[in-house]
Amino acid sequence: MFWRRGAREADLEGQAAGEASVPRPDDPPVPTSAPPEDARSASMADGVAASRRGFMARLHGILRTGAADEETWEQVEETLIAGDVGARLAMDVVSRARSRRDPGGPEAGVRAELGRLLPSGASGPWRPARPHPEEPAVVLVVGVNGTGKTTSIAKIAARLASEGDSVILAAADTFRAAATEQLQSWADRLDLPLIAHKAGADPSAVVFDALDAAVARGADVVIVDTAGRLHTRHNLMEELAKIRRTIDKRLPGATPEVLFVLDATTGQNGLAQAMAFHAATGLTGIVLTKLDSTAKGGIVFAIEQALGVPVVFAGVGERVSDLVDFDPAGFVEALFG
Ligand SMILES: Nc1nc2c(ncn2[C@@H]2O[C@H](COP(=O)(O)OP(=O)(O)OP(=O)(O)O)[C@@H](O)[C@H]2O)c(=O)[nH]1
Ligand SMILES: [Mg+2]
Repeated sequence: MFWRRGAREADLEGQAAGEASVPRPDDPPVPTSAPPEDARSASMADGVAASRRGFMARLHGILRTGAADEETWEQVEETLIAGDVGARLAMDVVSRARSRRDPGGPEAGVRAELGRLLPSGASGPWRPARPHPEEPAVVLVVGVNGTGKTTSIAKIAARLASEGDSVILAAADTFRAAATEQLQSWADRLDLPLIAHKAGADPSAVVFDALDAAVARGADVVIVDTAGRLHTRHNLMEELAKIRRTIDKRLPGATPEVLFVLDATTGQNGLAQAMAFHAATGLTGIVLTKLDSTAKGGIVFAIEQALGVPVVFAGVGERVSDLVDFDPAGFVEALFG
């Protein structure tokens, strides 16, 4: 198996140099000492606390004190845009909220219209599909650099393992130095098997081997970590499409979950990323990370509208337990308080 080093390196150099707006932390340290766990499990309220103090506090202020006049509605629109809802969507929300003439007042109108933007959600918590009982469910995790893919994999794996699933991790980020060690250190902590190749190996080959191992061991779920990549890099997106084809080849009829990990602090640029990853791999769900670190949680509305792919999890911190099932009604409730 050969690795076309020249082409790949050129791509990644271009990625690092050319598009500086997307964060690419240089090899974040391997989490040897993980953040301390506490017994309390995270909630949606933890995730939106910063947004409540941020754009939502401003929205409450405007809606409570302002008369429902032109100026107030303009300020509402501006505030929604500042909260990452997006200009077009903010305009729609305001015009619908205005024409509702909600008996609960303008705030109730805005709340109802924002709520309408989110699909009512699946019944029950997310579980990866497993069409053939003798074959594992497959979860492919993709996204741009540093969004929280590997950390989210650890969180999801821990969740599934605690529910009794046998989980295998596949270290298909063969590019970034220390990526495999990072995943290995999570695997050790969580006591889960990991399938890895040497640095620079073909990521699809890692996936193929992980699926083989999972079938041989009768594992329930394989979760595949991939290298962060810019959505504008054709060759790198093609590499993901190849991983998809490898899964289809090794497990015909499998219906992999393809989770796009979106850093909530990225703002509206996240929409363009999500669209490109959707086109290359067919996303089935979104993991919205670092919701705890943004005061602009309105990106949730924008992404659901643009893609029609549900947000399934929210990352609300760095601990392994900082993952909450995304429930649209609960999100709006937590946001409005
Ligand atoms: N506050 C907060 N930090 C997070 C969350 N999820 C991940 N992080 C942090 O984000 C940083 C990057 O996380 P990684 O999991 O390494 O990201 P990645 O997408 O795998 O990165 P690459 O493999 O380099 O593309 C780490 O410092 C994580 O602890 C979250 O929900 N909240
Ligand atoms: Mg990673």
